Amino acid sequence: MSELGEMIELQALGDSRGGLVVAEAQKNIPFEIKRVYWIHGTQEGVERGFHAHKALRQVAVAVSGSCEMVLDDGKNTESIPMESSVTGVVIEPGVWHYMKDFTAGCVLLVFADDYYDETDYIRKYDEFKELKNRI
Ligand code: T46
Repeated sequence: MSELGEMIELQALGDSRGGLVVAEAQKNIPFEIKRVYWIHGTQEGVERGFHAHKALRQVAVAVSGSCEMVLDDGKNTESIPMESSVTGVVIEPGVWHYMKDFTAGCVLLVFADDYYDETDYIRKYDEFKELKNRI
């Protein structure tokens, strides 16, 4: 259960040969997917993210290993364990987020509803808080 980021169950189709997980746009991923990227090889103790998006919607899934996703809507903070390759978390626009406690070999796969655009990032926490206080 998460208040700040909806948890999404992907379709698990494993059999005796191993696992197979399916993510489909507008089915278990709640938008049209325009971009997919993955974060891998994160060194021990490294934290990354530390921004909010103005409009981008994303779903993140730890397809291998685990990490912790911290979400902050300006009022509440929540830490979500990312440890299942079948469960994703929706990162909504306007939610400050960062990732920590990456295990060696963790691969965090992210589906995004738009192309990369640096102007969509709010990378300063002060700016984020100021924006939240205005709405
Ligand atoms: C997010 C979290 C979960 C690109 O040129 N294209 C891309 O599609 C992406 C994702 C990044 N970049 C560039 C921007 C930076 O110069 O790659 C560099 C590293 O990106 P960043 O420092 O933003 O990486 P993270 O891990 O802090 O954040 C990433 C995503 O950027 C972000 O949207 O929500 O993962």
